Amino acid sequence: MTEIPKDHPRYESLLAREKVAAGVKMGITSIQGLIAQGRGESFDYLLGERSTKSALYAERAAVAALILANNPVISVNGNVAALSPDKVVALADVTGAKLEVNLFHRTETRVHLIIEQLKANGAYEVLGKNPDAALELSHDRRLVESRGIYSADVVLVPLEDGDRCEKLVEMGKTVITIDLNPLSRTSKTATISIVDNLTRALDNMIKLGVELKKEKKEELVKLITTYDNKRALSEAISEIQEHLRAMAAEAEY
Ligand code: PTJ
Repeated sequence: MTEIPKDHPRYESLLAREKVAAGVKMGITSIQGLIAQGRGESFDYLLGERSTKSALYAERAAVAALILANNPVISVNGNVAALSPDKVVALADVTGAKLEVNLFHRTETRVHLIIEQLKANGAYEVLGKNPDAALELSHDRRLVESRGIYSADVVLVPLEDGDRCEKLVEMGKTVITIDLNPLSRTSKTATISIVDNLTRALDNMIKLGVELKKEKKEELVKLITTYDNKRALSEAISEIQEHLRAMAAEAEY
C-alpha cells in the first residue's frame, strides 16, 4: 500500500482507495470492486463527504432493528472486507448479528480469504462457506446458509446490487442497505436505506449500538415504527441539492 500522509487534504478518500486496491491484490476484492468504489466516491463528493441528518436518522433505525431482531445477519462482500473488516466485526458484536460472506463474483477462494480476513479482525464465526439454501436468483448471490441470511429476519447488505435486496424484501425481511447512491435500485427497494459512506456509517452505527442497547425495548420499537424510508431518501437527495447549491454559490466568488 502507498503510504498516504495523514495531513493530506484527501487522506480518508485516498486511504479507502488504497484499501480497496490492496483488497484486489490480496484476492479479497473483485476487480469490479474498484469501479464500485469509484462510483461511491463520486456520490460522496456530491453529498459533501459527511454523514447527513437523513443518514443518521436511517442509521439509528437500522441499529434499533438489528438489536431487536431474532436472527440479524450482516452480509459481507469483497469491498466491505477490504475497507472495514474491523468495523463490520465490531458492529456484529455490539448488535449480536451473525456475519455471512455473500458474493456476486463468487469464487471459493475469495469466500475463504474473506472469512480469514474477518477472523483476523476478531470474528469468531463467519458463515458463507457452506451454502445449504438458495434465494430465487440466477446469480451466485443466491447461495446462502439456512441459519444465516436465509432465515434472518433483519439483514444488513452494504454495497449491494438491487436484485438480492429486492428478493430479500419480497421474502418479508427487514433489509438495511448502505449505499452512497440514493438513486440506486438498492436504495429504492430497501426497508432502511442508509445513504452514507460505508466507513462513516459503520462508525456511527457502532456508537449507536452501544447507546441504544441501554434503551428500553419500547424506545427501540418506536424508532423503527416511526421511521419513514421514503422521507429519508427524499431528504438525502435534497441534502445533495443543498450541498451543490452551496458549492455553486462558493464558485461565484
Ligand atoms: O465482492 P462481490 O463479488 O460481491 O462484488 C461487490 C460489488 C460491490 C463489486 C458488487 O456488489 C457491485 O458491483 O456493486 P454495484 O452494483 O457497483 O453497487 C455498489 C453500490 O455501492 C454503488 O451504488 C456505489 O455507489 C455504492 N458504494 C461504493 N462504494 C461505497 C458505496 N456505498 C457506500 N460506501 C462506499 N464506500
